[in-house]
Amino acid sequence: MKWLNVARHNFHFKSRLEPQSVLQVPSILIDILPLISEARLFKCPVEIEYMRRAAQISALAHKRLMEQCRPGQMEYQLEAWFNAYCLENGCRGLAYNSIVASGNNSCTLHYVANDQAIKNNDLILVDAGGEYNYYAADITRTYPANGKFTKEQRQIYELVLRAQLAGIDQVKPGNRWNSVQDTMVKIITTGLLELGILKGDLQQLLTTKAHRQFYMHSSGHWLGMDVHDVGDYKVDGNWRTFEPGMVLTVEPGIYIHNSTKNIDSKWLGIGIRIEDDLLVTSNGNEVLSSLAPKQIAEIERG
Ligand SMILES: [Mn+2]
Repeated sequence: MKWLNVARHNFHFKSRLEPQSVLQVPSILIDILPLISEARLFKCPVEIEYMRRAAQISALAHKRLMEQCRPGQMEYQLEAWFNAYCLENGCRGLAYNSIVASGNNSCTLHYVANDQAIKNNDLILVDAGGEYNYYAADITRTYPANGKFTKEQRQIYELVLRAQLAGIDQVKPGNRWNSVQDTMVKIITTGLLELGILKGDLQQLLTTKAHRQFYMHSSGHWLGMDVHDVGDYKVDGNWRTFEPGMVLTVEPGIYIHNSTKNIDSKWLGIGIRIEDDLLVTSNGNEVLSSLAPKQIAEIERG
């Protein structure tokens, strides 16, 4: 505003001497950021190609870690392999600091220390993505360090995977943003009740949002040049409907921290998240990160 006033004053003065040389000084200011954010929310074909490539490279990096991880390794060794794979295959850098969390560390949402030794019956949660031509991938996989899930790890994993697949099914034109979380919360709450981790009446547990003790974040976020990309989630107070060209993550999780009270100790220290990157298409969605295995049969080793 100050510079506009200066310009207005100067031009006014100058216009008396040389009227023909005077430019118009804007009289209305509009914040361009919402317009840019809205443009960034819808990816054009070139952007989609970059995002597909970022997700493919990152997915294959996750696959490599799954194959190479062993008890006794340090979390940061896996981080090094992930980062190296991305840079060897066309990414100039990472989209964000990689999270490599073994055992109970996987229950800390933004664990980035990555400095612990991986133990035999640990799960490893890796949340990492490369950046390709300025476009981000954001993928999470969780798997057993020694190649085999314990019974309890498998039960929680199957539940998170079931929720994630149902959440992914909700991503199609016409559905609203919140349909993903609502669907996943229902499945996770029902599953935790069946496993005896939550107790009580299902309707009551849904009403009181009892899942929040173990699943305390949202279903995902827009993805693009930023990992948590720009774009409104609500329009005029209503959850946004999906439209072709949008890219988002779907990332349910269940985290049972060691310090949890009033719970069978066999569940403690299990933290699982499964996260994929989705492009909304005209009739559904395309999972850009599908090259990262997530079915139990694919990730267990003999
Ligand atoms: Mn994410």
